[in-house]
Amino acid sequence: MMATMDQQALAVRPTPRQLAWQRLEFIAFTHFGINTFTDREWGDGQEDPALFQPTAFDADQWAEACRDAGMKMLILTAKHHDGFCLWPTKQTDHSVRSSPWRQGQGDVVAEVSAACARAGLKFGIYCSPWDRHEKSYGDSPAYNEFFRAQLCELLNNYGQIGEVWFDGACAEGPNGKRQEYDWRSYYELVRRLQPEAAIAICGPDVRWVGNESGLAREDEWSVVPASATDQAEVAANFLDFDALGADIGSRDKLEQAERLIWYPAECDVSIRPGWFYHAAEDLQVKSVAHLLDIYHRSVGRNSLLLLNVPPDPRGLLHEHDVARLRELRAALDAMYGTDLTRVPDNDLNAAWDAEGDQAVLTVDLGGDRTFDRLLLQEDIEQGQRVESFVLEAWHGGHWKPVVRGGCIGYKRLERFGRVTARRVRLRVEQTRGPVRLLNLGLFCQP
Ligand code: FUL
Repeated sequence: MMATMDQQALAVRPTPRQLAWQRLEFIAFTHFGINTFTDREWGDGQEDPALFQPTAFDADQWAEACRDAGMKMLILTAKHHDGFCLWPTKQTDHSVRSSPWRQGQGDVVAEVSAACARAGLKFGIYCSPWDRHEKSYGDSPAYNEFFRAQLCELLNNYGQIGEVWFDGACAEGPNGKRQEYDWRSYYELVRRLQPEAAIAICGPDVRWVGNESGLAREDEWSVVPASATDQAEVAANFLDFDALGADIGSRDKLEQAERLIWYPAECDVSIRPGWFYHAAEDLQVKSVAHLLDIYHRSVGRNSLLLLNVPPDPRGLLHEHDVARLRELRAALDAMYGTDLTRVPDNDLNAAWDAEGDQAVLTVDLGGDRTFDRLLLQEDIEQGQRVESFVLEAWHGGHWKPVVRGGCIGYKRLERFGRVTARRVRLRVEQTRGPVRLLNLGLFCQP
């Protein structure tokens, strides 16, 4: 029985699209739109487009700040729930075309996409299906067509799209009827026009981690149960997916499952209390310590960190946010700049194998070294295997446990009190198959 579960779990692998997405590790969200000018989080769709008037819009400033922070993609809110479009869509007048910004000739999506390309960032889009402005909303077939036409514009005209972020918010339209989104047709469109784009949250490639605090579970599995029969079906049933469950991928969960899929988690969080910019929150930009904690509990827990940095009404990232991003990068570089295991004859960057369920890897650090951070990476092209491990240090003639952990996946980071030792070993206590590690690193924060 156990063996069957292990074999099934081992057979589940990421698609090339999911693999490329996972390797981005740390990406940016930019909530920008009419709410930036009304000081709100959710617009009602009645806003005058004339309010949209950034005074010093500079997408290069956004992209460069994100690149310098080590982020690899930027996702822009091309349309939020209020329905105001940041590109000159042909489907409605409720867009930058009706604003005084650049005499109605501006296109935020085009400028951000170009700035991302210049900065070497991938570009992603958030296009809210919930649209509180559009009259056809609630007339399900008509609105689905409207929404697909908007998606077509975004997917056809702005270069390569790395991620399409679908929020699930849904309501009644002016006709008093609840809009039924035709998810399957949206996915078909994305696949056809941007085959490499990961479809996230309400989508088949990437799941929501289940909170907006940027925190993954202690053990965040990418192999999870699915009840439906194909990937598109699973996605169409994403509302049934237990995104909020405390445990969604343990051995117990998998043993009850009919079918397993690769469905990795993304952690979204804002650098400020709100998703949109509010001057009143200028002094509430998260501290470096808080952001580091989030980083360890997202990137360091087999997830992607999607950190929102909202541009202000000038059309710039605020100085405080830019400074904080820079400080975060400096702190991460200082912490993870020097891998103490990178000594001659110990090149652990190369994949290594260990057989059995008590795989042990012993590392000689070449001399006494002090460390307080452990980095582990599995070769997830081979699936996710390790269920629990312990790091031990040779001390006073014994192996003493330093830190224990559960699953690893793409990346696991562990923080612990400083330890000084010359020899350490990683003991994998439980695994679903032969261990395939890509990386083991030891670090010391300054
Ligand atoms: C939510 C939205 O309602 C928020 O305004 C924000 O865009 C967040 C990322 O997703 O569901």
